[in-house]
Amino acid sequence: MTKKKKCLGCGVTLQNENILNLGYTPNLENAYCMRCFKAKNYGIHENITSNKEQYLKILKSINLKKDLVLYIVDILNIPDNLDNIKKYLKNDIILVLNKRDVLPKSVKEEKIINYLKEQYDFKDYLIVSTINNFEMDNLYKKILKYKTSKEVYLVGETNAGKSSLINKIISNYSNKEPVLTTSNMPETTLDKIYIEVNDKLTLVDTPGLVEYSNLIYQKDSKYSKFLNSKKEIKPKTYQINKGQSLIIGDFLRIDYLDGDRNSFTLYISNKIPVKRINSRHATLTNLAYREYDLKYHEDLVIYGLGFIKVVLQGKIGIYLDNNVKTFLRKNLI
Ligand SMILES: Nc1nc2c(ncn2[C@@H]2O[C@H](COP(=O)(O)OP(=O)(O)OP(=O)(O)O)[C@@H](O)[C@H]2O)c(=O)[nH]1
Ligand SMILES: [Mg+2]
Repeated sequence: MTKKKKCLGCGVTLQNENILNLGYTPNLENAYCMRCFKAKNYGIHENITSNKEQYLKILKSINLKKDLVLYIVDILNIPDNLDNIKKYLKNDIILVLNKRDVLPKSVKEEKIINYLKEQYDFKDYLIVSTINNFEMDNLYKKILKYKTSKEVYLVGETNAGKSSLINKIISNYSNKEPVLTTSNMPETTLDKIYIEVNDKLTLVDTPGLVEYSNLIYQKDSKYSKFLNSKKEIKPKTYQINKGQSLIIGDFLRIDYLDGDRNSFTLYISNKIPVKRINSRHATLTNLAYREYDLKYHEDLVIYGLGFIKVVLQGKIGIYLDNNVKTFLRKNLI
């Protein structure tokens, strides 16, 4: 039997038998499945049901090899469990924070890198922007420096920009055309895809882990489309007194329950409206409720939205969909 042909955009095996199944194309001569064809040409993204087992299976297969791994993370959505990846991979891992462009230019990369080095132990650390081509030369150099074989794997959560990054490396450092499907919706890449940059380097794209605690899965907000915004964030600072609340979009309310007058700086899309009001008049009480005791200089991370930098200690109450993850960390910037 001949080896099954795979879609160039997402890696799924092509088939021309059932239009309802993944990988369908009317003509097996085509390079792309119908789903990728629609995504590329019409910007139509069809969702699929994701599979954590599939992700773990891929990690297992990477772990069996000793190849270099790039762990791609969205800088606005750094998970609190960055170390988890090491449970599955014994490979050398470079931590790559992508989407530098969404944070203000004034932010110091070095500070963030030192912050990460204090807490985690990766082979190396890098902050890049695929879109702005920021630090891509440096990344490429590091790949060449650390790679142990021809193949280098890219892993990370869905939407972190793995496929975009490979496309950028191809267009920067080879004379080939970028072919991978990328989109601002989760679950774009569906299987491992081997992209040869040159005869010494092949980058392997993988489907991202779908983290359902990401706000992006709370589909009913009219502001969802701003969660993956490509605009630079202009942080907004609010001075907040005890008894005041911030209402963010139509999906988040933060009450300042106790503490001295405090400063909250929001690193979230500028398209999402924010109101400061007296807690007595605040709405959204139908949402699930949780409380935190903030220490000095902590961020409240709302996974998928961004983070709020708080200066002083205090107590806060949060109304938000129960499934969305929130956590505290030391101020990132
Ligand atoms: N602002 C910004 N957006 C980026 C950057 N790189 C990628 N993106 C966007 O992030 C979204 C996801 O990119 P993909 O490359 O499809 O992400 P992925 O990690 O391959 O996602 P899966 O295939 O679902 O695992 C797209 O809308 C990209 O345009 C970047 O450097 N800056
Ligand atoms: Mg992808």
